Amino acid sequence: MNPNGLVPCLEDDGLVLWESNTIVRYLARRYGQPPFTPEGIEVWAEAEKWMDWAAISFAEPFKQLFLNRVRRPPEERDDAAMEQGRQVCEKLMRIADDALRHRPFLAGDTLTVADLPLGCFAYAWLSMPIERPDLPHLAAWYQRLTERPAFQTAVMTPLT
Ligand SMILES: N[C@@H](CCC(=O)N[C@@H](CS)C(=O)NCC(=O)O)C(=O)O
Repeated sequence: MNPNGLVPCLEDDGLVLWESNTIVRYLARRYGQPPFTPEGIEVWAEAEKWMDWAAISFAEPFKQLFLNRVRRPPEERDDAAMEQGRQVCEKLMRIADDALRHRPFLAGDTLTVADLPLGCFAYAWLSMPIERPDLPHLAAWYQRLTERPAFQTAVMTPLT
């Protein structure tokens, strides 16, 4: 169903969607409720900023880190690409940590669609055996996510 041959891909009542953040936005608008789906143009923009940032800035260095630290067999790993990915992810996570200094969730006081893409990356980033800085605000935000049964079931699956 996805001409790119990638997951995720959603079919919902005849509608076929790919691109993970598009799927998140669709599910939120179709089935979600405030405050999970933010009310107001400004809050939506704030939420989408973090979603786009996760997909555009975070995904590629994370992929290099993940492939070369977890997914590939040791003999096929590229240590330099892994280290470069690790350093960029660290720099970006510091930005998220700073944003969470004065707010419990990325777009404000409540969990919204903003938190889902980075939340998925954060689970893997925090679970990998890598060097990481101490980021207390990010850690507190992540702790809040892990208290949610849906996050435990859908996101906290074994890394492979
Ligand atoms: N920009 C796409 C990226 C999709 C993507 O790269 N999917 C990966 C998994 S995260 C995939 O299907 N890789 C092939 C595989 O794992 O076999 C999205 O956000 O949906």
